[in-house]
Amino acid sequence: MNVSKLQCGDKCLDLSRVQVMGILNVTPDSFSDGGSYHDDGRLVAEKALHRAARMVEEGAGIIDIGGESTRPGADPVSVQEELDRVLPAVELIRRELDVVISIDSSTPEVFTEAAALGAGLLNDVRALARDGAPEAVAATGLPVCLMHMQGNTPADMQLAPHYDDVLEEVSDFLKQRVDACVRAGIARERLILDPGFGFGKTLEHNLCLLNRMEALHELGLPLLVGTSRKSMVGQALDRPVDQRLYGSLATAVLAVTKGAHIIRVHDVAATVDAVRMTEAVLRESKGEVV
Ligand code: 8Y4
Repeated sequence: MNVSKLQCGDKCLDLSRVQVMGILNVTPDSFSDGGSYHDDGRLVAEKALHRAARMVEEGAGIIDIGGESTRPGADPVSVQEELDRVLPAVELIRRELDVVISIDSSTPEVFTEAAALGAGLLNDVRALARDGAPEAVAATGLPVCLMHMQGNTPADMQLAPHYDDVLEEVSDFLKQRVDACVRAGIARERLILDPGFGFGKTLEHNLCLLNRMEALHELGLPLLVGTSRKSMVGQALDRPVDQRLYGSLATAVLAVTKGAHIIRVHDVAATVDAVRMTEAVLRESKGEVV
């Protein structure tokens, strides 16, 4: 594909190699190891930096920072609360690490403020559906990942997922969001697409999307895949969330063979090895030496 370099603020992301995106949650529950650190934004940011530094050492090219839990049933977060969670971590990681900072949010104010602090990529599971989101993203000049979700909110999306043709419906949705974003002034070259594994999909829908993901290349944009530790792995293997690493690696390898450009994961070191090995094999079939 003709998308080898993506400008992410002042950093350039090389998409001719698969990039591993490390997940960094800055929600209070993700730091609840007995202390009350979540009451102090500075300590949360320091812990976030520590985790981010480790993921960068392990080979992550992107750190995806999220301050709103998208888990079904999670409490909604105010804009101010989300800003208070995300911005100190962005500022500290930006100062200390050489990595692209991605912002997992749907909130226009968060996009704007995080971009001003040096975030390089925006990641919205609601595909910029909120009022003012496309315009706010356009003003940042940053690339953005548009994800498919069936249902309006992560809270209700898993109630009864239904599709006549999941691949076609995901593809049509993403096409419409691409058009809306371009109309709002976001350059097409700055868009990344994501089928949204687990967001309003049954196990069968998720397996079908992973099998047939190549079809999404017709849109001509880079693809991001997030299956790490998700229930599709849990259901296929009958494993609880803390025993889904090997199954998650299998999905990462499959996504790379189907042309994914960015893999969003919790377990960076293991995924980087699996991805690099997969790329080594794929490169041989293209007759390349390195
Ligand atoms: C265990 C831990 C099991 C976390 C499930 C989960 C995606 C995403 C999420 C994705 C993009 C999650 C923010 C859901 N998933 N962004 N975000 N693509 N672009 N659940 O698939 O990780 S959060």
